[in-house]
Amino acid sequence: MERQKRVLAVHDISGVGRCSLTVALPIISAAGVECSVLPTAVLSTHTGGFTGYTCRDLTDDLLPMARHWESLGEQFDAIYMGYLASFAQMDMMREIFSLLADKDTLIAVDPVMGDNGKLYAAFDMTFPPAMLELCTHADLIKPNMTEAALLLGEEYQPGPYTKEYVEGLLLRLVQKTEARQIVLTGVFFDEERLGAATFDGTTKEIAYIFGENVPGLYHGTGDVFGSALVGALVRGMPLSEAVRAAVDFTVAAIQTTAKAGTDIRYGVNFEKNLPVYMRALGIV
Ligand code: PXL
Repeated sequence: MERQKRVLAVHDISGVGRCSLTVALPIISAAGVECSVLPTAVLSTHTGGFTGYTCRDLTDDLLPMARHWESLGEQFDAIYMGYLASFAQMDMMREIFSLLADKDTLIAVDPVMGDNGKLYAAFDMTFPPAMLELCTHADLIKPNMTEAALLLGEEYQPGPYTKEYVEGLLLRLVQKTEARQIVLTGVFFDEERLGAATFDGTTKEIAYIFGENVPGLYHGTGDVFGSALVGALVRGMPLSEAVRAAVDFTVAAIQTTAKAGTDIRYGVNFEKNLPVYMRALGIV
């Protein structure tokens, strides 16, 4: 019997509006992988589209929690970092990686900062350079097109994109972060198809994985995709297959939500599509 794999997910909990930990927990669990959590904050809703949200910042709890786990000798196959709630948490994450990651731990950093050309409401322009520094400690980074531009200090381009532009971004990200694997999301060359471009440092290959481009900006899709990606990678799937599983699952969840006409702020119906993901992983 193989040892069950285990991920530490470091994100906020937004009580309403599926994203971050309310998405990472069920999806990583569906991958058959144990999901431990280090919550960065507790919010009433996410910050994209709701007003008047509450936010309990847990910055002061992060290091004590991580040190407790280190004292217990806890080990993780991956640390999957998403939404951080304060500038100070970026510094702390470096220390948390060194406390809790060993040579076999995949450090996956989603540099959650913005979407659709805009920085999220809770952040300012001091975030991107600090996030870039944090990315230099990651094995895998997963920016969207907005976050890639922010990390590189470049102007956001709305797309459609050209291969030259996308490959230039990937190569500049490799140079500046030295991440072994880069998964760039929100890539499209035409209005029909949307997906991810990947750079795999072991083969030095760039690949494109697309699905149907459903119109509309659905919240939390980056976290659905990222959770599915990390779940698949930790199970040992090669990068391109893991990205394929994550794209197909995310597109299916968006299609279900679009068909139902749900308010886009509430995230996507990934629940109905968990069997799609589990089939891609060979679990069912
Ligand atoms: O899905 C990204 C995300 C996570 N957590 C919070 C957010 C957002 C995006 O807006 O506001 C609190």
